[in-house]
Amino acid sequence: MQTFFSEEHRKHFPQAELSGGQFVTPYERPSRVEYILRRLNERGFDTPIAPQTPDMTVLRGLCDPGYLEFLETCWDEWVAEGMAGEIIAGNFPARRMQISRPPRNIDGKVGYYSLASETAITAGTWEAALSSMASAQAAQRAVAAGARAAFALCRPPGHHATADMYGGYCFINNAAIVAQMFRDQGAGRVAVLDIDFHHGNGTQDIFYGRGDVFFASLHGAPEDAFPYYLGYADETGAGDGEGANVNYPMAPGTPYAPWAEALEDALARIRAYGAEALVVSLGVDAYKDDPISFFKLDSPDFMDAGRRIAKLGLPTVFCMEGGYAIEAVGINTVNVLEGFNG
Ligand code: SP5
Ligand code: ZN
Repeated sequence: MQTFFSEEHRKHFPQAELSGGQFVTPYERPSRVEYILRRLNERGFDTPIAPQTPDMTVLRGLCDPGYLEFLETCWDEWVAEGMAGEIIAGNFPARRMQISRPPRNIDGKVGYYSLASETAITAGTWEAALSSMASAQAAQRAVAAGARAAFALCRPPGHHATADMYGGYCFINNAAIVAQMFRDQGAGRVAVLDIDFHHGNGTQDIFYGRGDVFFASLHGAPEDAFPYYLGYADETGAGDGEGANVNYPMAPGTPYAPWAEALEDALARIRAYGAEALVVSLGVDAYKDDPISFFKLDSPDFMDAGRRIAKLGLPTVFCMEGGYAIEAVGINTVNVLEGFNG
């Protein structure tokens, strides 16, 4: 399986994440990919290929124009306004406030276009996010050209990003971009399977009203886990998308057996749906020692999960999402891929 990866991810490295009332070094940090790259190499995977320049057409088709303009210009506006630090959201349009009127003021715009305050933006964030999307696009093209599967080593990750909001360490929804590309190239039905510990709220939101992209997510229950306000089991899709969304919220301490049962159910649903291509939002933060998550999967479980996913027999693009137990992130990620390869 070929890996696609861009060194440009380094341009996104905020110094600060607001966590528990303190500024800490972000959990989502550049060194995460070093561990994954090292493990890929150790296990005999081909040298990663750097992607071509990003294709902006799919992105523009999927996202709010104001949001993309914001991502491109926010750093310069922030600096011009005299702000001394990194961009951190501090205000949000909450219940019964105006959600369709982006303010002019940069501090107002930051909150308008974000869904959480833990994710800081710096000078290189936009370029890094585009390079991450470019890796996903290159992986999609490889699979469209006939590869059984490809791995997009995306950083920053994408599944929390909606068409008009960043947050949860995500700016551009890479998995959604890949799903849309499969559709644009003629696949009638596409599925996104999200096994990151956190609910893929962005992907769900983007496809919620559509019947042509099925979304399934296994995650920490919203009562207990970020992103808190989406991911319940009764969110089944709307309009044309009714029945094309399935959530498997699970409680703190969930071990592999019930998680694997949810995975099997999700895979059966995807099979019954008749997907012609599969996108996997590959987070490995369901790992027992993940510092910000609460499932209890062990490293060999990730290999078993990969084996099960392979049984669908679909052309598959893996997009890297979360995973913050730094010394195990390489093993766990590559275990999924090796399990899939069989
Ligand atoms: C892609 C992805 O996995 N995003 C996750 C975003 C999680 N954001 C909330 C982080 C909360 C961290 N709380 C730290 C508590 C440490 N004890
Ligand atoms: Zn996650």
